[in-house]
Amino acid sequence: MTAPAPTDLILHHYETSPFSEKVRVHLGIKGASWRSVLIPNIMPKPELTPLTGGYRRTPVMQIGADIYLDTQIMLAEIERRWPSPRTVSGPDWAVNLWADRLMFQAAVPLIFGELGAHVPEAFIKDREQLSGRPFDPAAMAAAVPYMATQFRGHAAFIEAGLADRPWLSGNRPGVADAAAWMNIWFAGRNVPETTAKLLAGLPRVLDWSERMRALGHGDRTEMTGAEALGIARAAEPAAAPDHDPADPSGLQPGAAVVVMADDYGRDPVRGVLVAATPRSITLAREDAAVGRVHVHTPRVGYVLMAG
Ligand SMILES: N[C@@H](CCC(=O)N[C@@H](CS)C(=O)NCC(=O)O)C(=O)O
Repeated sequence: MTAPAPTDLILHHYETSPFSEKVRVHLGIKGASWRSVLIPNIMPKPELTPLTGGYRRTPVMQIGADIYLDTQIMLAEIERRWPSPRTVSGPDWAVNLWADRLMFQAAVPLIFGELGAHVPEAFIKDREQLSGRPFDPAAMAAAVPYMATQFRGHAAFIEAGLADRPWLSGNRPGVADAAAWMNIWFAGRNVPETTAKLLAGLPRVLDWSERMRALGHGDRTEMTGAEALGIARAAEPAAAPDHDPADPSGLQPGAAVVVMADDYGRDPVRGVLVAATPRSITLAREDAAVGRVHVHTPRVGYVLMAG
């Protein structure tokens, strides 16, 4: 079967971002062609936030006037629009959230504890603003022995997951693979010697890592942030999902709402509710730079409130 060609898909990202690597690899599995807009790795992001309404995390996915915040919903939307080859099966979404939260939270202090002195001051200040907590390389260095055991333990989950199948998602690579890979890639490119030690004796992880790397990123073409803003301005949002009448929030389409992440980077996004479902929140917003856009977030991991 010929791979789909989602040329309308724009990923706002930067090379070193692990969550972006998850989406890039997912696009590689799809054999997709896509557009790339490189964004700064610290604030301000003046050509990004007009699209998102204030959300500043990386990556952000854009298809015309539809803006997707968080890799969970990006991968789901890529699968919905370009279903072949299939990349979602079994407990993939639960594995995705484990990779995003538990394994990632072991990888971050492992990396920054070791790189400590080399981390630029502007990056430290930015990540303090992002997390609302001190970004303390000395504290992270003190935590490295514990985080090393945790990281290796998470990697051992991957090893176990590969015991009876070539990919975590089954016979074909899928969302579970892209999500778990993000952490191995992130640690491996930043602290290669430590990562090699922590993966020693996990032969399936090592073999799978080679195969993950070989999947590539699909066919990528660069574009400027200004061009992407122009595309949003010229487009109308696509048909949104149906609102779930049983939604526990009780909020109805048309209500003024605020959406924010429940972990870090909790900058509120304000708009009008279009649809809330068990898997997604869609709100409409107007911005002088981009006109009317629909902003989509996952449901799990995000707070929706009247506002
Ligand atoms: N749950 C989010 C997490 C995204 C995230 O933490 N991204 C990191 C970079 S990989 C980030 O936003 N860092 C701050 C920044 O890029 O400004 C997702 O899945 O997209």
